Amino acid sequence: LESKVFLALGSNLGNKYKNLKNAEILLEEKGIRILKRSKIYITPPFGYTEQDDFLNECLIITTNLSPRELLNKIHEIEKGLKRKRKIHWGPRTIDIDILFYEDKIIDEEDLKIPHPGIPERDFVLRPLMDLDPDFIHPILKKRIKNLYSEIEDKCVPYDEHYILG
Ligand code: PH2
Ligand code: MG
Ligand code: MG
Repeated sequence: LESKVFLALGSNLGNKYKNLKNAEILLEEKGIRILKRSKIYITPPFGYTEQDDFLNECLIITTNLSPRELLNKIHEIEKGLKRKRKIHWGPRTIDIDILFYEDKIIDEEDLKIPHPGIPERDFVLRPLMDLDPDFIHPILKKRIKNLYSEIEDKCVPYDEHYILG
């Protein structure tokens, strides 16, 4: 049985748009089906602010992989796109985070689902508004649209038409 999963993708190094697109291609090559894509947003860096703006998007995917298997595949894709882990929260060619996995709650050292950063991150909540504003956060028991209404949104939609062709 396929599970519905929300992913967050972000890039702020190199060709950010291409990095997102290549990550999508690699996900599909590994048998992960993309059901729905949010818009892409230009977002100011959160946390460690001495770095370039990000491009962020979220995806709804379906998969037979367990959360742990999915995390392993994500790590392979991040390695394939030459991500180097240097500064914590620092610049990266690609970051892929599991936000929600159905309504599962997982609290392990290296795998926390729902992703703990969701309620404070405009660059996640804004794209989630494109995908499913009524989705209920399984721990907070609040809808995406309610979480979104509680934060300041600095995301700027990225017009993909300028870079096509
Ligand atoms: N990811 C981080 C830290 N800061 N800021 C933005 N705007 N977008 C991100 O994806 C992001 C961040 C850690 O993963
Ligand atoms: Mg992240
Ligand atoms: Mg990550």
